[in-house]
Amino acid sequence: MTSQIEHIAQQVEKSGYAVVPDFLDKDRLRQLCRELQPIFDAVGSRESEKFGRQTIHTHNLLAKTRAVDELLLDSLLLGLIEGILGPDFQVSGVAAMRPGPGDQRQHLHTDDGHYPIPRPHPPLIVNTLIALDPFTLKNGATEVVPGSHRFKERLEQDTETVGVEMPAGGLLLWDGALWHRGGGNSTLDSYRRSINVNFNLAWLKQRENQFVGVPPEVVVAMPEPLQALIGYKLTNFGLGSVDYQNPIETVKRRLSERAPQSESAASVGNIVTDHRNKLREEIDTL
Ligand SMILES: O=C(O)CCC(=O)C(=O)O
Repeated sequence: MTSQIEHIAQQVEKSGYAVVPDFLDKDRLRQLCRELQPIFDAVGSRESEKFGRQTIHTHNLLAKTRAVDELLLDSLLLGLIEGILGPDFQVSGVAAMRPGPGDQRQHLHTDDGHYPIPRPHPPLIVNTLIALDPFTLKNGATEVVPGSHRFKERLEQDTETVGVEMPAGGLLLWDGALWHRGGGNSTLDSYRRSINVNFNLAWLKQRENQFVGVPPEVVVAMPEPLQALIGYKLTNFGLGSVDYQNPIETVKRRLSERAPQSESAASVGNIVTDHRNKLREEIDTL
């Protein structure tokens, strides 16, 4: 473990969160902003009586873009997650988040309530936000309750929080047990774009079902470490196997078995098109 990873892991253990302000260099930041622009353009908000105007996140990002594949395999990112969760972790969900002008803050919550394990407990989840815009108190910087990952009790919504400001390119990591919320955006014209990568222990169910969410054709074209990161691996002596094997083998086999069928589907399509063209020619000659 490098001293940077050790230091950040210790901060997360102590306070429940940490920031790496210079995680992305300028070129990677610019490239991610450019490639994710169509995704962010499609982000909207919704009104709810209870919570007011809330930003809507774009989930299942790996089915929608290849722009974040390399980012997910970043050695510092993975080193940090390993430093906190240990070696056997996986991606639990990948999303694009962009609170916009007028979006209100989220309710205070933790991310690991899916797992009915008494608190406090060792980390089950590390959640991350990679900032594509500066996070400021005005545009919706994440708000956290430092140290609350160790609290046993539920927190009231009016509990005092700290806004985590960071520059564009910064990385925020937090233990999934930490009480936090996305802040409100009180600006008139600033968006707070970020990529959210949620990791959990590989023997837990993922927040987003990667096996169904990411189409098989996309999965087989991914580099092996990314396949493993989204769950195509065997964990704890065979957990997640199909016929004793890594499930990626089943996906590959099924795709290869499907190929002749799609060829026959294509030939049916050709017959229909030929027939239609012939009819058109006959009509033209009438
Ligand atoms: O956007 C943020 O700052 C945090 C988002 C979050 O906590 C969530 O959506 O669960």
